[in-house]
Amino acid sequence: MSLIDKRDTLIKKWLKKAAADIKESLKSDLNVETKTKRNDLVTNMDRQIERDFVEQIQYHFPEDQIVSEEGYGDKIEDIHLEENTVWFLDPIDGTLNFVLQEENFAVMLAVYEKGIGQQAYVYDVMRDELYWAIKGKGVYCNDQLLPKMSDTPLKDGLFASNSMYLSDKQVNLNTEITKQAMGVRTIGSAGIEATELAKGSVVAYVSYGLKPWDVAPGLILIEENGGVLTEFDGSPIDLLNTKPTIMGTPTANEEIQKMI
Ligand code: 2AM
Ligand code: CA
Repeated sequence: MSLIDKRDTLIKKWLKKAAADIKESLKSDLNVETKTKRNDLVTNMDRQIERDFVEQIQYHFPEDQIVSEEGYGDKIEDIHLEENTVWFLDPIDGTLNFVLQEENFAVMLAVYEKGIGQQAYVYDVMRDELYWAIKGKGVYCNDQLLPKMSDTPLKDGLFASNSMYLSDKQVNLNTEITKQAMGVRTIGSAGIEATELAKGSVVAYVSYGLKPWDVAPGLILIEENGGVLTEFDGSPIDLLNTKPTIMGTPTANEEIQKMI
């Protein structure tokens, strides 16, 4: 079995267990704390799931490095993305949704070898939909291969953004993009937004505050299905130092870059 297939089998097993644990946790009260601000939350489950994954990854792949949200992985300044195998892990992407909606959140993992994205997993737990990709083999939802995305321009599709599109200094840019698009949608999980783009439900997603673990799986899923991710100036994504990001069909990405 190849290393990629070995990881794939293990990851899918771990994700099943994580999903079962998360669903079980929703039967009783969550322990919720705030982090940097009122709406930046962490729960006991974010921590428990991350700890479980980190333990498994370190047991099976002791040479690999881990970039993760809640602090159980390696320090970002110690990561050597170009030389090592690096795992990106977000135990719960969309924690605010997890707490307030009990849906629209995902467990996410991505594996990069020497800086090249090899495999990605975004598990929409409550819908039981696992979006996953292995480089060169297409993007799947559970067992179903997704068709490649068509290169739809903004004017023929939906634009997605995070809630800052209504509230912060980028509001003018977002108004402009929204005017050109058919409409605007917001889910509140960068990972699930990336799957929406990969499967063609939206043509672009623009976000300002994303972290490495928010972007790393989407980068693989979207590129594998024919989309493009860049920073606002068109540069490639710097995964260890993430900046405002445009994810889109090739045409929509270019249209948005021109508006900036
Ligand atoms: P998270 O739930 O893992 O924190 C919401 O618009 C999306 O942006 C989510 O994917 C959320 O991921 C991400 N995000 C990153 N940094 C954030 C922050 N400081 N506050 C809220 N959401 C953040
Ligand atoms: Ca998270």
